[in-house]
Amino acid sequence: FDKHMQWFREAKYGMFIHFGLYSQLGGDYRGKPIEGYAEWIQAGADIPKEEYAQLIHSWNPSHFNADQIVQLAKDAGMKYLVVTTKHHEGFCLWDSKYTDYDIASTPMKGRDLIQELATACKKKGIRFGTYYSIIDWHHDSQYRNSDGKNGWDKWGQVAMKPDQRAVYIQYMKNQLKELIVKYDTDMLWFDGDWVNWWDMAAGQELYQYLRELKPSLIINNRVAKREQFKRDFGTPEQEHLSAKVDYDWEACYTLNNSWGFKRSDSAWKSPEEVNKKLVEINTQGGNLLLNIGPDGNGEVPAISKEILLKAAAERKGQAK
Ligand code: FUL
Repeated sequence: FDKHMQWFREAKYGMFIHFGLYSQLGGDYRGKPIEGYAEWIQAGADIPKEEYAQLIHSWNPSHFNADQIVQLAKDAGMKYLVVTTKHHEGFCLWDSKYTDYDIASTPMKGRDLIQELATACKKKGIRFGTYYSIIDWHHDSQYRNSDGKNGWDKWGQVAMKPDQRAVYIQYMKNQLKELIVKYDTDMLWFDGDWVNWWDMAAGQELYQYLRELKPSLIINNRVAKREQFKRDFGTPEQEHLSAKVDYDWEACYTLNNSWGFKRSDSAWKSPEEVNKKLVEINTQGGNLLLNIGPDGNGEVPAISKEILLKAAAERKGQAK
């Protein structure tokens, strides 16, 4: 009955890509490295929404090369790819009919990175997945809690204007439909389910909506409340299960500490560490989704490429 999970079970290894306006900052704000994930810098450096939104005017990652990235995934032995189409910052990497806070308002106008990746994946036989954040720091429906400093939790608990909730859910549905209809995404990878205005009922309803739009779509458990909702697969983050379980799962890890490109983060995993994780995860029936963060020019850091390719070469060597 869950035939749609077949390719995922066989895939074992995929590439995660975190890319957005934040990639331009590389984890620095006003010349200083900011603690925490680079894709969280709007929260971490407490940047006002209007100021942050100005980044769309200088965002120009003209070196972004979908073919090369997908080829890298292939050469690394990966079978699928999941890209952040909209992270918590709310910026959309595709030309969306439903917002101007998207690639069409940047100097990259005319290009659509989600289209480019989707096309490259089709061409090279890599399954195409799309990450979509439920939290949206830019959308009018959501606002910062006003009780003092906005550390990660405060931002993570970004509040919802009650009368805007239905409006925002419709916005999500419209955009998700675009991802399905325009780019034929194979997988929807949600995130941000922890906010208190998002509940199981809303998640289940969204799941049904998407499943009807595309019956073969694979959807992660963060579409609802991840702890209770195991379908279609569980998503342990920067950790993995050490025993077999009765549901599908995928552990996501990043190559250093940050998901988005962070200049000051040099805690790179070695190719040996990558392979150790891959084996441990696959042995227990899970997939590994391993992340790269292209820089502000759209370039994959050379060291990331090196680690992925060396890991693949080592596995090949061992197999002989
Ligand atoms: C988390 C997010 O908050 C991080 O920024 C990252 O996207 C990770 C994969 O999921 O929940």
